[in-house]
Amino acid sequence: MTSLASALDNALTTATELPGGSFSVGEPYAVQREVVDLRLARGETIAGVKLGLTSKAKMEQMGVDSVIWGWLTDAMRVEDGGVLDLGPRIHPKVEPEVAFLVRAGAIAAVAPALEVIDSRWLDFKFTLDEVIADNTSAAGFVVGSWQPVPDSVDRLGVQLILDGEVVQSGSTAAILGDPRLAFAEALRLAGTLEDDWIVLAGAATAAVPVGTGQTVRVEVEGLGSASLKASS
Ligand code: 0L1
Ligand code: MG
Repeated sequence: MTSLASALDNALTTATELPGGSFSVGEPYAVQREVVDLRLARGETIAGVKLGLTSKAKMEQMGVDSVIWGWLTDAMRVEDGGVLDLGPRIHPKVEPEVAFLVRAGAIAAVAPALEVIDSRWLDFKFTLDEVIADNTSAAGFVVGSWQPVPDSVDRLGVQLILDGEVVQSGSTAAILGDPRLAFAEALRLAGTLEDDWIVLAGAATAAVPVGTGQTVRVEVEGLGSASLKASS
């Protein structure tokens, strides 16, 4: 076990931050797997994978030109309309996404989704390797009702609504030009996608911080909505 993996796991379980630059990362995806294995050892199971940095804006912000990916576990899932417990989180943000359901290595259904990101790095400041090691800031997700896959999902309007007010709006085009390309990337990067896994394709807008008592909803044109309520 690398010292970074155990430090990141400690940051996760105690909701405390690690200063960026305090560890040499080595092979970031190997550290990420160690971090996830620690979660599995506590009884969590893999629920799927997520893509990160799928929008041009986020890639430019990090100075990269390729996506990153991480693991989702069952413990990260919040039921649609359910409660996100802020207690074990540090400085959570939410972002509107599209989720795919996997069957036979292909897309079986699509749904609107929210991702909760919560970097274990101080002030959400990290290098690319540091955020990969930190399981790409994965901290939670909500998936709305599964829908049959429409002919195209590449130009759907997306709104992120906080306490009834639209705080971000965009389009699924921001997700690699077409969220189905994110699914193909997830398959390539993970090597295999198992039946019933969820693939979070990436954010359609910037993420926004979420605090106690706030209700967050995503609406994706033609696909419906998904929501959570944050509570401490
Ligand atoms: O899901 C994401 O795109 C987040 C990737 C990591 C960068 C961040 O925490 O903002
Ligand atoms: Mg995301």
